[in-house]
Amino acid sequence: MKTTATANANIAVIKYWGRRNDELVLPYNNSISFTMDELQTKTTVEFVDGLKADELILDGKVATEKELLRVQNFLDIIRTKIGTKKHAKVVSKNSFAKSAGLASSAAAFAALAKAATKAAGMDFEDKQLSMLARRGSGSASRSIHGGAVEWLAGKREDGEDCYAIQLSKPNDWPELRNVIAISSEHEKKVGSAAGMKFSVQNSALFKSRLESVEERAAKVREAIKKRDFGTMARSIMQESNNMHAVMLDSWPPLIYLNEVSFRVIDAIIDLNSRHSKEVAAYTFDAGPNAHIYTTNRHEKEVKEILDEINGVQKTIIAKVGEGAKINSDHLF
Ligand code: 2P0
Repeated sequence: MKTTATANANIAVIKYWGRRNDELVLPYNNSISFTMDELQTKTTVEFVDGLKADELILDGKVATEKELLRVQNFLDIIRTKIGTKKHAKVVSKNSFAKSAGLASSAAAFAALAKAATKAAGMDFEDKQLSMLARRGSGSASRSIHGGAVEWLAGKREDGEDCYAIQLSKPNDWPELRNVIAISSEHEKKVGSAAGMKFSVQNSALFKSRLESVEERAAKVREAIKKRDFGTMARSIMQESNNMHAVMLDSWPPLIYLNEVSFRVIDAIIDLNSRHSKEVAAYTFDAGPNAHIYTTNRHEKEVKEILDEINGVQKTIIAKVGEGAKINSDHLF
């Protein structure tokens, strides 16, 4: 059956950086994110009788070999589960330009997991979908849900206790915003999977990160429950700094931030000190683009500040968004 699904990207406030099992994509620590609208992927999947190989079209273009291989490996997991050899046609479209440096494997694999399981005749619940999406891209396990989401690292070797749960619904914090400042359109030199492996292997700070991350996660969980932006803001800036310190402490050193990122950090610290409280909080993933969490009261001020910074090419404002959903409007 031809099936289409949509999923949104998520922006972590407590980060996933380091795997205890590469093949099953099992992380060392729990991570927390908000699923955000604006950055959406839509994917249509059909398993076709007689098709010689999987076909993948991304944003109107035939996918590269690397992109196709990643999707093939993911579809192999589904094929093994249901005992079929049928190949699939997959067409996927992002609501944002891939070149903007925002291409999200989280939205991509969450949408693919949702569409491909239904297309294969499987009726998966969110917990199973999250575990499956995780195999495509760790952060995709979180994009199955909308709102605030926690990905549980689990303890089991087989990964059966490693999936994401919803902490709060998309409408529970309607004032929350994420203002994204794009400063680079280049693909990162070291991908996340390789980068986190270096950190686990040889960063001494990585071990200390694992001792402190739960304390920050507990504060963030509590802040989400109370919609207490100030408490959350400080914890998530410290968390982003901590992850980037680990990255820099890895060998080879991983430098994902650029000079524009540091200008953004300075500007947000200045903004908060002018208000004598935290009204905005920066967080950075494995790249230089800034994600500034704030509330509707300050979104305009934050956007204006970011737009003024030398090197910021574009800003996008996102709100808390929905999880992966089946859609009736097919792409082919
Ligand atoms: C996160 N990141 O929690 C962390 C923060 C990057 C820094 O999840 O296999 O996209 O590279 O697609 O899940 C990036 O890793 O993994 C990530 P790959 P993923 O959002």
